[in-house]
Amino acid sequence: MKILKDKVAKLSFVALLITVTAAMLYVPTASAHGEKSQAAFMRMRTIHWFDLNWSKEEVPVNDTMTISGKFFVFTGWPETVDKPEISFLNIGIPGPVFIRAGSWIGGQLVPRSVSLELGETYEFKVLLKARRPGDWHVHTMLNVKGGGPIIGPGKWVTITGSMSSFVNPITTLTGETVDLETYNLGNTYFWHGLWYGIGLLWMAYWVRKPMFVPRSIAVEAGKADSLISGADRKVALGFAVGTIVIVAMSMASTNEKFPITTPLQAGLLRGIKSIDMPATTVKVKIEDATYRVPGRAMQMTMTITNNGDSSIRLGEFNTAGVRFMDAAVSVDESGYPDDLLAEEGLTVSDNSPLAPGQSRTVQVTASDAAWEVYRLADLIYDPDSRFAGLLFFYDEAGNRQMITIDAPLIPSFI
Ligand SMILES: [Cu+2]
Repeated sequence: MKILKDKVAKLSFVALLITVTAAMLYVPTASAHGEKSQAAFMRMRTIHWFDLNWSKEEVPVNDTMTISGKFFVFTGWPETVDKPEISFLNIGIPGPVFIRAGSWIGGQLVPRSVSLELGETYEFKVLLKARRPGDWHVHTMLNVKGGGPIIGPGKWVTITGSMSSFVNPITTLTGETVDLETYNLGNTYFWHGLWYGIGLLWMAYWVRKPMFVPRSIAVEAGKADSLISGADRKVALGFAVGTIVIVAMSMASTNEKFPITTPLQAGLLRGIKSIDMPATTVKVKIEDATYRVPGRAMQMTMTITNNGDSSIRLGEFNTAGVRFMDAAVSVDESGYPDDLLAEEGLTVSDNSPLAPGQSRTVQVTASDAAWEVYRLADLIYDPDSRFAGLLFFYDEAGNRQMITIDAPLIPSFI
C-alpha cells in the first residue's frame, strides 16, 4: 500500500512537471487587448488624443508606417492616478508584431521616459516597422509610472508578407553590423537548454528516492537526518561547484569576446516641448450633464460665450478617443477608425453661428452606441462620476479652438 501511494505521488509529480512545462510553451494568440476594460475615467480624464493619423492601413513586412497626432494632458488629472512625471510614449499592439524604430514628442527623439506637464498639448510621432503578418489593432499608448498603461484609440492595420523575411540590421558603436532579429539566437537556445537540463538532472536525482509520504513519516518520527545520505551530500556539492564553475568560466570567456559593453540606457528627459495652442476666445460653462442609459446618449446643458471677433459653431466633442461630430460643421477626412467615429453623433439645440460678444445656452447631445460598446457609460457607477472631454469650435474662416470640459455626470435610467 505504501509503495503504491509513493508511486502515485511520483506519477502526479511528473504529470505536474509536464503540465507546467507545456503551459510555458503554449502561447495562444490574443485578438484583442482589453482597451474597453480600462476604467472609463482613466480614458476620459488623463490623456486626450486628437488629430491622429495612421499613415497606412496595409503594410508589407520590413516596410514602415507612422502614427502621429497630438495629445492633451488633462488638467483635471484624477487624484487616484499618479501624475505623468515619468511617462513613456508607447504603442499598444498584441506583442512585437511591429518594432518601434523611433518615437518623437515635440520633434525630440524620446527613446526614454519623459516628464509631461498637466494642461499642455504635445505633438508626437511613432515610426513602426512591420514584423509579423496579420490584422492588428494598433493603439497609441502612454505608460505612466504609478498610473499604468493609458491606452488611446486603436485602428486595424494589416501586415502582409512573411515573417521569415523580416530583418532588423543595426550597426554597433564598434562598427559591426548585426541583425538583431537573429543575433546570437543559438547562444540563447544553448543556455536555456543547458540550465533546463541541469535542473532536470537535479530533480531526477531526488525523485528517484522515496518522496512525499515516506519522507513525511520519517520527519514526524524524528528521523529527518536519515533521509539525506553521504552520497547525497557529495552529489549536491558537485552540482553547486559545477554551477559556479560554469558561470565563472562563461563570464570570463564572454568578457574576453566582448571587451566593450555599455549598459541599457535609461533616464528621464525633462523640458519636452509642448505646442502653443491658439489662444481661446470661447468660454464654455457646463450647467449640467446627464447620461441617459436607455438612449445611450449624454446630454449637456452649456452656456457658450464668444469673446472673439468671428462667429463660431461647435463641431466636435471628443472623449476617450470617441469623436461625436456635427456633420454640418466638421467632417473627418483622416480615415479615423469607424467604431470611434460618430459622424452625426453630436446634436446641438441651436448650432447657428454665435456672433462675437454673444452668449447662448444650448442643449448638446452626444449619442452613439460607442458609449456602451466602449464601456464609457460605466462611468456612472464610479464613486466620483465625472466626465471630461474636448470641444472643438470653428470660426467663419475654419480656424479651430479647443476647449476642455470637466463636470459631474448624473445618470438617468428612464
Ligand atoms: Cu485594440
